Amino acid sequence: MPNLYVLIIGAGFSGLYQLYTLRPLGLRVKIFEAAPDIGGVWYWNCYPGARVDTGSECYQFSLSSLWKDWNWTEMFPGQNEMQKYFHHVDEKLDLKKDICLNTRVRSAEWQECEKKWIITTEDGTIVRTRFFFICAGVNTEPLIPKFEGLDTFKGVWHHTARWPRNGLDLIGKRVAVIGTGASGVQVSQEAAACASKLTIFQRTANPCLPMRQRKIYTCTAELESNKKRKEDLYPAMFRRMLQTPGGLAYTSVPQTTFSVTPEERHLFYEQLYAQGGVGLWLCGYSDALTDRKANDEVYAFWRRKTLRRIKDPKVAEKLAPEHPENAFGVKRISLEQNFYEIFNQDNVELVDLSENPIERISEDGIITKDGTEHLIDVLVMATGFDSISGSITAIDIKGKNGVTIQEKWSQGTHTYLGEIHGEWLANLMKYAQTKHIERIETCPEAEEGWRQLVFGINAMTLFATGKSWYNGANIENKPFEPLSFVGGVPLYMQKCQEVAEHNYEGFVLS
Ligand code: NA7
Repeated sequence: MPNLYVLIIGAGFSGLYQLYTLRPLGLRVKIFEAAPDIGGVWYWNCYPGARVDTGSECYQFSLSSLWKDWNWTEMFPGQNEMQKYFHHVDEKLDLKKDICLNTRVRSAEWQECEKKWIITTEDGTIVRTRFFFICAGVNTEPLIPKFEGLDTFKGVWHHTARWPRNGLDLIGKRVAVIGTGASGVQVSQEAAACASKLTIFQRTANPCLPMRQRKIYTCTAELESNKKRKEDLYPAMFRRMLQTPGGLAYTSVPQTTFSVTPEERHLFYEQLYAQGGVGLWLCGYSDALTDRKANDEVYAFWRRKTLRRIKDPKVAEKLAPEHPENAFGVKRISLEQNFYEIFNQDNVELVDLSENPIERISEDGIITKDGTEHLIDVLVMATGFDSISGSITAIDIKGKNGVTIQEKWSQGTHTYLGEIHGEWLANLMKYAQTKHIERIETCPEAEEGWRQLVFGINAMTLFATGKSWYNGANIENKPFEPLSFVGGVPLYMQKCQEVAEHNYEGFVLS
């Protein structure tokens, strides 16, 4: 392959948008994508029940050329619909011709004499590029705990993000699910409906909110009215999203929790809960994620609602404990459809790993500390990912003078806001072209300043206390520190804009 100007790693939301923004500059740009198809996490996560848990209207590109001909069928689309969406994006923007699929990047080494990165892929192919952007995703590198005896297990086991493409029959099987994050919840709901026995191994209770899934725009009349509705509302909705903390259509109200009467508070929580989705987490009072007492109020409300859905009080207490390990929402809240009701079924059992941990895996199942052997046919590892920095550190990156720069990059690199980054980096590339810049580095002082800002804002919130992948807590020996910027999208955009306006202050351009 001839030399590139920019190599993008990853064909999920961020990578695709990056390609779209760089194309008009007439540069030689390619995407290398490890998977056989585009879509990023929406290619890999094909386990039963895999589903978006953000409302579909804000979980899409803001380009009118894409949304005007696209109609979601569900408020919370499944993996299948997400894959169709990505194919629609490709069809409209004609992206695939610049994407090399089945191409996993292994290493990137800066060659000072050539002023280029030497990129090596898994099959040994070498490509030279002036710049490379990692758009490899936030939850990409599966975390597979090293359970003793896993290699002796005679049944079938898979991580949720490496599920067999042709599916796996769970009907009548004895299924174990380890993990109760979003993936564990979703796969458990499906398995409970068809497995002869489902055993769910929970280490930490993780509150889930009702999804209240609904079909949307299915008949022609609805589609017609939706067309008009989208034209009227979408542009404002996408602009509004950039004014919210998370870049989604959710924001808290200005009041604080105890500035209103208990009755008013209760009514408000009821409304948020009834709407479904992440409202109770992200649209509540403004101090819910900064003040523990305020947070406890939300949790107490959620707990009351949840306890009454589970018949066995002992199981209910484990799923919605009086004294939770984490503040409400400092670990990502999952959405559920009937997760709490499945524990009322005879074929579903909960094992609390906090009091009875997994000792080892046997040929036939899982042995817990109390000596019980849980006999199973299928083991589902819904155990999460080396999140946020894992997809960067998976690449062996050697920067100038052979120094590994992975550590530096793991701070604040976040592909979630793909469009913002895409536009910003495209402008930087335009600048680099005009000024004949061959190398772009961050200067250590600017890097440290950014780190301090990320840490400082995080420390003002309850996120600093959460044992979550948000701060590396799920990976042994990973530093416990914020891996993303919780200061909100408006401040983040302002900072990015200031840097660009000051000729990329904080970067060394040469
Ligand atoms: P998550 O949210 O990281 O959940 C992983 C789950 O696996 C969580 O319940 C963990 O318990 C559990 N886990 C991890 N390691 C172990 C071991 N060794 N033993 C027992 N249990 C374990 O990953 P998901 O895939 O569900 O969701 C990731 C994101 O994708 C989600 O937030 C959405 O954004 C979409 P823990 O809570 O750490 O005690």
